[in-house]
Amino acid sequence: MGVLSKIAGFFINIFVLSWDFGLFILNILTPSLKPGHVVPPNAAGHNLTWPSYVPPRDGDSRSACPMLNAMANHGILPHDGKNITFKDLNTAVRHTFNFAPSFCFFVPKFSADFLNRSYWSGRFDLAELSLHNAIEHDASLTRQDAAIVPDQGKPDLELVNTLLKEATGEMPDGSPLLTIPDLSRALSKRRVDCRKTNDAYTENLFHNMFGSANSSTMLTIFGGRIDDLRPMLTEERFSEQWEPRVLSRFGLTMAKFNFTVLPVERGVKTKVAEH
Ligand code: HEM
Ligand SMILES: *[C@@H]1O[C@H](CO)[C@@H](O)[C@H](O)[C@H]1NC(C)=O
Ligand SMILES: *[C@@H]1O[C@H](CO)[C@@H](O)[C@H](O)[C@H]1NC(C)=O
Ligand SMILES: *[C@@H]1O[C@H](CO)[C@@H](O)[C@H](O)[C@H]1NC(C)=O
Ligand SMILES: *[C@@H]1O[C@H](CO)[C@@H](O)[C@H](O)[C@H]1NC(C)=O
Ligand SMILES: CC(=O)N[C@H]1CO[C@H](CO)[C@@H](O)[C@@H]1O
Repeated sequence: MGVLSKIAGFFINIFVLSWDFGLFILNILTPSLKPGHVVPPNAAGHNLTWPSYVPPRDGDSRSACPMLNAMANHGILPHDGKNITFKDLNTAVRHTFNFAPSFCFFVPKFSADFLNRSYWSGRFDLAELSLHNAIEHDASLTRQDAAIVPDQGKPDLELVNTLLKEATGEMPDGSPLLTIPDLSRALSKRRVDCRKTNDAYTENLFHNMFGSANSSTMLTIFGGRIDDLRPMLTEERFSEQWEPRVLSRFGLTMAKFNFTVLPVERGVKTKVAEH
């Protein structure tokens, strides 16, 4: 069983990466979606109208991921955050955030694997995704380290405000914009701080890369727009009339995403070295 599932996993990865690369090429060859029309018909958020926001109640399950929590807060995932299928997570992330189907399969499959469940038939609660050092890691931008604050389901408002203040860019209309160097700087400060203050601190290349990847969605899917990131990170709520800023017809591929993640992570390395 172990060997068979390893072999299967290997072929699934090859398949997903080829599929992703195919979508990357198709995105280049096909016209982009029009602003205002990114979320497909019949999906929540179509025509820039999101289901209403209800803050989490006692007993609701929430994760270390602001964006997944926001989907539950708006009822796009079950509001109690419980008993969700990995397949539904795939579809919800694809419709809501315009990630490519390859990506939307890859991450829930990765999550099913670390929870020892079947992607095809398994279910999970949001809080289970916060398993330490699976995806959840130290030195996040919106959560204190798990050793310090075990409940990873709520944002730390002080950390969020510090992050939002890092923005040095500007939209043509003057509203603030988070840039690649801003994000690198914020991540490196967190890594330096956490290493000093958390005795249980761990970091490795894998989590650094994924930390940068997780955060880089703020630059791609959110286009760095602080006006949209503020409600998302403080209340885990979609701003009025929000839509994904990625207009590619087949969604944001892992291949394309890497072009944002790598410069962010390279920037962090230089900054950490300077400290
Ligand atoms: C597809 C399923 C997804 C899963 C299983 C997932 C899971 C997670 C987890 C466990 C974390 C915590 C990592 C940490 O310790 O910092 C996280 C963080 C994050 N995720 Fe997700 N996520 C998913 C989708 C998304 C999507 C679609 C977006 C954006 C549109 C997103 C944006 C983020 C951001 C910005 C963070 C960093 C928060 C921080 O640094 O505090 N995630 N995600
Ligand atoms: C889209 O939303 C606008 C108002 O936000 C509304 O006037 C319009 O009828 C909606 N269109 C469709 C097709 O639902
Ligand atoms: C989860 O949902 C399935 C299908 O709706 C249901 O059969 C099962 O009892 C639920 N489990 C829990 C713990 O609520
Ligand atoms: C999954 O199984 C592995 C190997 O049996 C075990 O080490 C790990 O703790 C399990 N993970 C979970 C979340 O149960
Ligand atoms: C993107 O980068 C990650 C981490 O370096 C790598 O594991 C993955 O294979 C890359 N994906 C693609 C589609 O290039
Ligand atoms: C949205 C995003 O980039 N999520 C990534 C967060 O980190 C995990 C692993 O640590 C990746 O599997 C996800 O792709």
